[in-house]
Amino acid sequence: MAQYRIVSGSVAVISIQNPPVNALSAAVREGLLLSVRAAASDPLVRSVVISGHNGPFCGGADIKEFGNVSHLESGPHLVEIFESVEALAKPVVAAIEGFALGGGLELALACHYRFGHSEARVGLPEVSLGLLPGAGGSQRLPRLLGVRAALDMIVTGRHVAAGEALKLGLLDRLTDGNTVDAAVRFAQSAEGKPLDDRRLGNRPCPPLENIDAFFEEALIHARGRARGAAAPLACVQAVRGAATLPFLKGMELEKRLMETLMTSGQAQASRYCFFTERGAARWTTPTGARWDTCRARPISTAAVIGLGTMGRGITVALARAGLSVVAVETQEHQLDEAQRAVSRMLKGGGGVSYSADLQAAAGADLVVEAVFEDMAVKEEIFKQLSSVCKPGALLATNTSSLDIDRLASCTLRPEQVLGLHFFAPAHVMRLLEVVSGPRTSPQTVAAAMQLGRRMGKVSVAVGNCPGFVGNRMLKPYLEQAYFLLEEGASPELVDAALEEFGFPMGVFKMSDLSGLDIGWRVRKEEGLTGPGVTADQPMRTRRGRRYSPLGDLMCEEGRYGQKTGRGWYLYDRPGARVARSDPWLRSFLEEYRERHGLLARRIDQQEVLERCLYALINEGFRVLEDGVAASPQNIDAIYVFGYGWPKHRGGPMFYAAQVGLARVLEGLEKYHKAHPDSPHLQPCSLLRRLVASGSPPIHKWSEVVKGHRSQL
Ligand code: 3H9
Repeated sequence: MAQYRIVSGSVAVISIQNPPVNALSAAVREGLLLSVRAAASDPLVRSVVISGHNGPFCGGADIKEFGNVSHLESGPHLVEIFESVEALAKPVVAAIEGFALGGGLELALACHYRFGHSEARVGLPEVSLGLLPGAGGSQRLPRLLGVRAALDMIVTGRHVAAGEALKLGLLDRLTDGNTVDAAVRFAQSAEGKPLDDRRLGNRPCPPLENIDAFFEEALIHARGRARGAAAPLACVQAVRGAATLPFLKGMELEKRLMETLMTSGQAQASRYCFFTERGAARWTTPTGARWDTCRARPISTAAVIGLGTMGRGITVALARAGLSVVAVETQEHQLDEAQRAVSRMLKGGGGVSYSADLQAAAGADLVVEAVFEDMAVKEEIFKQLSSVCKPGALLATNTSSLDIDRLASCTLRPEQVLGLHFFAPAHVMRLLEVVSGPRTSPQTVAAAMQLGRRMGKVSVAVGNCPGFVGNRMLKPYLEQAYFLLEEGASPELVDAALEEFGFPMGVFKMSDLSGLDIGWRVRKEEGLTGPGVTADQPMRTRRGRRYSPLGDLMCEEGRYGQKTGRGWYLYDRPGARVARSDPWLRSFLEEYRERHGLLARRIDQQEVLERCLYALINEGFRVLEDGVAASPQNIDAIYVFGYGWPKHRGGPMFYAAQVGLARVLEGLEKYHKAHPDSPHLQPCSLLRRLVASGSPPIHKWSEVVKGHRSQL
């Protein structure tokens, strides 16, 4: 767990051995402390190098231990070990290859010198686990870098590349060669030299002017980054402690703050997100195909068809993953414009060629069709692709809702057809829904999942149904938001409730950003609005259920959102981003309610949250029941990485478990009773069965779901 050997006669090399990331488990902590003591007491040892075994230095504390207090408390505590390292009377050099993250960087900060490989990266990402650097990092880093730079790293949790770390003074030296060898040579040269000034715990924090104003602003900034999240605020408080208190007092403050965070629901939720992100890669199908046994055919060339916003983003994402891409757009003027935009995004050519001819896709291993959402157009393209593309090439459609199976049936290779639902902007957003139809082969899913990983995406395998998982669950959420407007709420009230919950943007601001016309087009296609609806049909009912035409009426007024400068909010000009309340909308809603005999009532934030979120969660249970998602964890990964669900709340299904399934059920029953014409509020049978079986923890839900037909 910590190897100890003496090299060059006087250097003790301690290497942390706990693959794959050399996390600081109880056994590692034990080994590390014993090794440090051995180095201290051996008169032959004159200096020490600490490294990671076989590559990475250290990925920090063992996150798997966090949920288990007895694990966490067994073995020596990191603070104690790092104190012994710093206090050692012989120079200690950290030899950082790969990464030093969290507790790993805190260990390096306790060392007297830090040597890094030029491709290493360092960081204190605890904040994204709902924590703070709790083993001295919040106190030592500001003493080394100054408050400003340290606070930035601690509050954002970002990984810093070796070059930047050298400039910041976080690393003392870089090497392109063998880091341990270089560190050993350096350690020898430092033997016998004074160490007092190298101990960060001895140093004062570099002074900062206007300290109160600085930290006040930092708090406001941290609050804005992740609304309702406690960890960023605790990080600011801890760094303030570093700037204003002696080291040991600062360490006490860090400890107190860490204890509160460690046992919080937010840390539990964030930790859950860490594992759901990684768990999504372990997909399975009902035919028994699995992520670890199914071999994926390698993909090295791709074609993207259609170079609108999505197509351009997808081209960039594929090119950045190292694929050679041919981008196809049949409209010449669009092609020129797209070429310029893609080159700008890629900062150069980046392995992309362009063509106005679909034949250019003939040699590609994968084709991603990204034309606009029109089934007839897509069908025609798939027919052509089926004959143009080489045998074995995968044919993917980028769609947010259309039927994959229908597209597959236009081809002679339905087993090689799948959906790749990218989220805009496609080269930035982390989520990718990998949609398989009933005939998609496991090898096709495997290839797409592997490609998703290469693109740095959180890829989630889902089944084929209208809206797949994410958009299917979004529909009832949006619908409830519209109903709340009819009943007396304003877009500002609804958005404020959701933003306070932690979404970066409320539902109405979000729909202004993405464009109201998109949903309008879908509703027209579904026959819910537009010419197909006869005048004698009641306006607020469709197919026997409550319907709100508010979104349609807004579009009829030309209010498409940000792009037209007017939507649920008012913008200074088309394309502007700052939303302002619009008095027009208030009178529009008042007139609407009057016309339909609706009496506005007072609606509070709790109702907004419960109506919108419980409806979405209820649909999540239906998704599980229908076998469209393999697990609640997969649903949560989709919502956290694609829909802005706050990480510190784990995802909708985790949130439901945290609130209590019985309470969610009760809430849905209450609202369904009040709104019987809104079937999305009717509790689904899986939720009822889970409550009836005693609300088991989320990882046991699959036992209750069992028996349902999986669509995957
Ligand atoms: C901390 O340090 C607190 C202290 O301040 C104070 C304490 C008192 N522990 O991501 P990958 C697993 S908090 C346990 O696919 P990559 C991971 O689950 C910690 N397990 O690899 C996966 O397992 P599986 C602060 C961990 O190469 C496997 O390793 N540190 C840990 O793409 C491979 O992971 C962090 O927040 C861990 N610390 O990326 C760093 N880390 O195969 C968290 C990973 O069963 N880790 N695993 O799915 C990372 O950011 C990435 O894993 C890393 C490697 C960049 C290191």
